[in-house]
Amino acid sequence: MSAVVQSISSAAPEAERELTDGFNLIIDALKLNGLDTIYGVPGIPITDFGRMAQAAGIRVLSFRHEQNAGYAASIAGFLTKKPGICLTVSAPGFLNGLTALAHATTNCFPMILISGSSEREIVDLQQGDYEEMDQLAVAKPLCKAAFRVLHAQDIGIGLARAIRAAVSGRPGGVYLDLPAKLFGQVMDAEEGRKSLVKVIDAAPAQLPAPDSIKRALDVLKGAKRPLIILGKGAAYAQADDEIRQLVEKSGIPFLPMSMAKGLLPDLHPQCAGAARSTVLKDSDVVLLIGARLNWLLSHGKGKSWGDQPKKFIQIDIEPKEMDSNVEIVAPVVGDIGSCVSALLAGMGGAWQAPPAEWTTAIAKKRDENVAKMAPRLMNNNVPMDYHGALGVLRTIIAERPDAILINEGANTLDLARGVIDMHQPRKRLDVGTWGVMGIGMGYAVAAAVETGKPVLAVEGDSAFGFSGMEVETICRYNLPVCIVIFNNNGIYRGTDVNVAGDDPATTVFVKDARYDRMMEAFGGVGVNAISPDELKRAVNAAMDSGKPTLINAVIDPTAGSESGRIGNLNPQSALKKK
Ligand code: ADP
Ligand code: TPW
Ligand code: MG
Repeated sequence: MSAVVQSISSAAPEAERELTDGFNLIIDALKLNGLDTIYGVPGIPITDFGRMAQAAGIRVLSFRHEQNAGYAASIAGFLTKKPGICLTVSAPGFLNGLTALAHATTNCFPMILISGSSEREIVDLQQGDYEEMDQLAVAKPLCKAAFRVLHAQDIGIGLARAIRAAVSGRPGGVYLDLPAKLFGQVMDAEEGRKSLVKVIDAAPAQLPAPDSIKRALDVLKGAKRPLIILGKGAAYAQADDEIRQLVEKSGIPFLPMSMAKGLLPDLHPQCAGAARSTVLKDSDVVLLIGARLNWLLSHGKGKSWGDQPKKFIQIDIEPKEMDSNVEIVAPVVGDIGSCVSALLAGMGGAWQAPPAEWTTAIAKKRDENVAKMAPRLMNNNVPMDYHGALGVLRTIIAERPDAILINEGANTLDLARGVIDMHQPRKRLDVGTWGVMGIGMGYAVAAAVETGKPVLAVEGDSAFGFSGMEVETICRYNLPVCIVIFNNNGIYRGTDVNVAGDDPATTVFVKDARYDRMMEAFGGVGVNAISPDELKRAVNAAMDSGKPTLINAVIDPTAGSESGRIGNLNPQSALKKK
């Protein structure tokens, strides 16, 4: 990708010198490191860069808003263990992408946000350049690392640093600032080639200390009611076989966190997903694998953990995670693949299964809960309630276990998580650590692009609205994405009223909106489904055809509850008028 130009010399005959520039060096550096997909929005100063990258064989997917491109890059990182690349213009475009970069960092997904930026000389004197902003300073507190490249000869090193920072240790988001002037900087092509860096072993194995393995096994051996909790770090690690062996060899019941569902199948005999409250309360030793004791696990203490004394063993690559909320009696620091393998080796041939009393109590609780739920999932009510609609989707995922399920909303999220069993690793992608709305369409695009598998996005009507314009992107790239909108006319419920005036209540939307018609506007398939049977037919047709489809699933507006399962986190006014 370098141009041959004639160098001008008055003394010698015209000598030919091969040149390259910033544009080409960035492209070459990305390709050299296997970064073959970019999610972004074009504009000054990166429009030509996007064109040239596309011409050079990089897949460049243009979005309608940078936040969605950023979410796409973040989940690409989770799915592939390579940093997902998001490309934006300066100031406003950069800021739009920044939410996703912070999200990637919070969720421990590797991602690089590459933004073009304005003239340093003008920005630093605050003289009012086009899209002026000190982007590096703004990005720094919100990501794992932030770098700026000023000279073409530093592009190779700059990208290498960004890749290593994103994927090594605890993965996260990295910002890479590329000022407009850099793109056009010319240098000798041979020198340029030499300046590129192919990153060797970007995320080196981190072996646990042998003592830490022995300590963990000693604690585990003494357990009467042990539990394994699998988090999305375990899903990310792609140590699926080792984790399965550990669970099965130990005989210990396991509880998957949301995005770890399917790492071992939810229908595995040791899965305690449907007995969650029982195992949290009654366990005596808990082995955390790639899961933090944050709000999603009630910080490892309090009511949901019961009164039984607990001992925690934690496997994590980040040493500072240990003791972050409660005491960890056996910290195991290292990468999950190495740690789990070391535990397996240390367990030897004969490992005592947990007491049958414990495992049968869990199985009983689980079977009771499953049986209680079963009839609700088979209802054919019109308008649909959540369970009737989800019962259908659960069967569809069981029949198509390699499809990727994307899920956001409040009731739509919490109920789908509980109802839809997952059967394979990394097939459930959702709102993650922040419980953020807006990941839907960005995730859908990246999931389809990165895996080539069909995607089913189950979206609350509010949740969908945060990224809804990307249905055009899905149609434009003709991606095998089926979006089901659980349309209950609003946030949580569609029935709220404003007692003080004519404006609608803050949580309701236009009644009986037809989201399916948005899809038709861009040539996709739109369906309005009012019964579980209609929903089933429409989703199956979409999954069979692979055509971009949006199904407006009409849900009873009274069916949901405030904030879904986490209403307890809402602050309440003691003075509220009744
Ligand atoms: P969940 O939300 O599913 O409970 P979290 O995002 O809270 O999961 O936790 C993921 C944890 O996994 C993080 O603490 C992160 O440091 C850790 N992690 C990510 N990748 C690896 C890896 N390859 N090896 C070890 N730990 C990892
Ligand atoms: C970026 C707050 C949490 S859940 C939700 C909002 C606005 C929408 C719930 O309604 P939905 O689902 O999607 O229709 P359902 O089935 O209960 O009706 N802004 C951001 N993130 C969050 N989490 C919010 C706001 C929120
Ligand atoms: Mg809703």
